[in-house]
Amino acid sequence: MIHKIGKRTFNSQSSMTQAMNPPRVELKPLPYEIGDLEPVISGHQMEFHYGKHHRTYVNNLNNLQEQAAQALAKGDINKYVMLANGIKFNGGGHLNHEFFWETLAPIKSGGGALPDQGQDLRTLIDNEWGSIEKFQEYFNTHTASLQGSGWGWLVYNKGSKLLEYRQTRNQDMPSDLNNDYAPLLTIDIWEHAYYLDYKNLRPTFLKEMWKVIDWQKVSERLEQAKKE
Ligand code: MN3
Repeated sequence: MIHKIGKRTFNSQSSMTQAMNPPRVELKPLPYEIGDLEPVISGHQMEFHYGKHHRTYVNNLNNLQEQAAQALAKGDINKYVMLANGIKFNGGGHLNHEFFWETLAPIKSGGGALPDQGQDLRTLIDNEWGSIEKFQEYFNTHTASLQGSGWGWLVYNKGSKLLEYRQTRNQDMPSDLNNDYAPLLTIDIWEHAYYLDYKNLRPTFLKEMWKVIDWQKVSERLEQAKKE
C-alpha cells in the first residue's frame, strides 16, 4: 500500500524505506513581516536570526534525523546514540526559536501592550514580583547576567501553580529543568539575537524587547497550561 507524506512516497510494507525517510521539520513562516518588529529588531537582524540561524537549526535537525533513521534501520545503536546530543541541541534550537518568534508581535499589532489588571497573568505576576515593571527589571537583570549563550524564560509551574523566572543555557528548554514547567515567554540572549542592532549593549536590547512582547499570546499560553 502506498502512502504519501508531503512530497515523499513510501511503501508501508518496507520499514527500511520508511525509517530512512523521517518526516522533515519545516521552518514556519513568521507570524508577521520580517521588518515589522522595527525599530526594536531590524529587518536586517531578522534576516540573519530567522533566515540564517533558525534555518540552520532546521537543516541540521533534518540531516541528523535522517542519519539517526539510517542508523536505526541498520541496527547501529552506537551511531544512533552518538547522534542524540546533536539532535537535542538542534531540536532545542528549532523549538526555542519557533516559540520566541510567536512570543513577539509588531507594535502596530499590539506588541508591548500590557495585560489588563484583573487578568490572571497580571495577578500572578503582581503576586510574585510586586508589579509588571518589577518583573521586567528582574527578568532583564538576571537574563543580562547569563554567562555565554542562552535564554531567559517566564514559566508557569503546573505543580505549584505559580510563575517562575528561569534561564537555560545554549539550546536547553524549560522542560529540561523541570517537567512541570510550561514556558510562557522567552527572550533569546545569544549574541546572534542582538549583535547587528545593539552590538555589545545586551541590557539595552533586553529593555527594548518589552515593546514587542505579545502579552496576549503569553496570556493564552497561561490559560492553556492551567488546563494541562
Ligand atoms: Mn537565536
